[in-house]
Amino acid sequence: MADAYAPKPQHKFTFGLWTTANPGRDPFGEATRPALDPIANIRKMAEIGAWGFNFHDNDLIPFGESASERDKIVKNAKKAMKDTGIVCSMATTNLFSHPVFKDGAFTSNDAAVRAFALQKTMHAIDLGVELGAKIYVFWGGREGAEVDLAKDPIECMKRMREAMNFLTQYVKDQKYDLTFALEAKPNEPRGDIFLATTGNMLAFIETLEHREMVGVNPEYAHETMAGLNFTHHVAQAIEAGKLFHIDLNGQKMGRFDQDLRFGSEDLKGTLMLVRLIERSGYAGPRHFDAHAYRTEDAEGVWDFARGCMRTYLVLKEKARRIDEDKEIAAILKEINRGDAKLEKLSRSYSSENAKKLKDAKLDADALAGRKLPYERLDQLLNEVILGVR
Ligand code: DIG
Ligand code: MN
Ligand code: MN
Repeated sequence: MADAYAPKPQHKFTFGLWTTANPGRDPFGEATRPALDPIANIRKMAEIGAWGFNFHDNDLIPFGESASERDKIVKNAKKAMKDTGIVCSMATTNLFSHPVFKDGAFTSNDAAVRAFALQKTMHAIDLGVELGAKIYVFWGGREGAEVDLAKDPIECMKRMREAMNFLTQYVKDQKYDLTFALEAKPNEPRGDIFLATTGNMLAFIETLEHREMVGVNPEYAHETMAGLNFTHHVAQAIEAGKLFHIDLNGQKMGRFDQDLRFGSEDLKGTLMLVRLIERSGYAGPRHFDAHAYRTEDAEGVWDFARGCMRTYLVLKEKARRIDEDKEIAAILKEINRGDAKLEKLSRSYSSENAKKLKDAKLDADALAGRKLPYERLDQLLNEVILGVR
């Protein structure tokens, strides 16, 4: 019988080359897995059912590689895509590994470093577009500080804006069909990273010249490590029409950025996220920006990747069960109390509506006494998760 939770291209699951090629190195230990050739990586992702792959420029083309070598690698990547049908769903720039970016890229205090970051990003955009990417992510891993006196936070906002305005204009000049997705993170590798949450990014986007080209790429682990509710951040991005991409993974609250397998922590929160994404009509990639445990061997990496996709599909089924459960529906109906007359008054301002609202007879004690059966509701949700409903 066909496996109901087998990934298919229409699910739009994607992985970054750096995720499945993560060698298990961490700040306290060397690699535990051999290097994975990027072309073999692309082919394996297709084999396990991923729809797309994405990459940082240097995940595919080593830093400083010759133009002829670059072209050879691109040709091999295109062949792998043609042979397997896998697409390039997103591209991004590595503006954090090379020491030149040790104090930031676009927010560096050194104008020559900022210029180098723009130069590197334009070449990386060209490369991503050449492979068919329609989304370009910016994660400012080094855009921050340990010594606040060293980096003027207002000046750094201006530098970020200057870079985004320059690069969106570059994309327009090149007539590329490309949108930008900005990814927030509160800290690590910098002591503090500027534009720390998706909320910061949404506000920043509104100050840009070509804000219509720019959205967000929220990451589950990044809001969660800051102790925030990731689903609420994604909801705000969706409501603003700015969810251009999403990085899915698992994370324990209050820890360093663990980038764990999707659904490996906080199943209830992850289920509410999948339900939000699926009900919202978001049509973009479901990107797993995560990696296998350091203890995993090369083969186990693909258990990690399969697990991300399978868990998403199981939770998508659980979300459907929630929305088909009659008792849950009845409670949700009971607690969402409308009032046509009052809503008409508060929906749009007029001096007449204001006067009527000010004079309205509203009994606070009676309103306070209205029943909210959240214990029962959450128990029903738990029972869907536990598989007894
Ligand atoms: C880390 O969460 C960042 C980098 O891996 C990359 O720039 C981005 C891509 O989604 N996520
Ligand atoms: Mn992360
Ligand atoms: Mn990410």
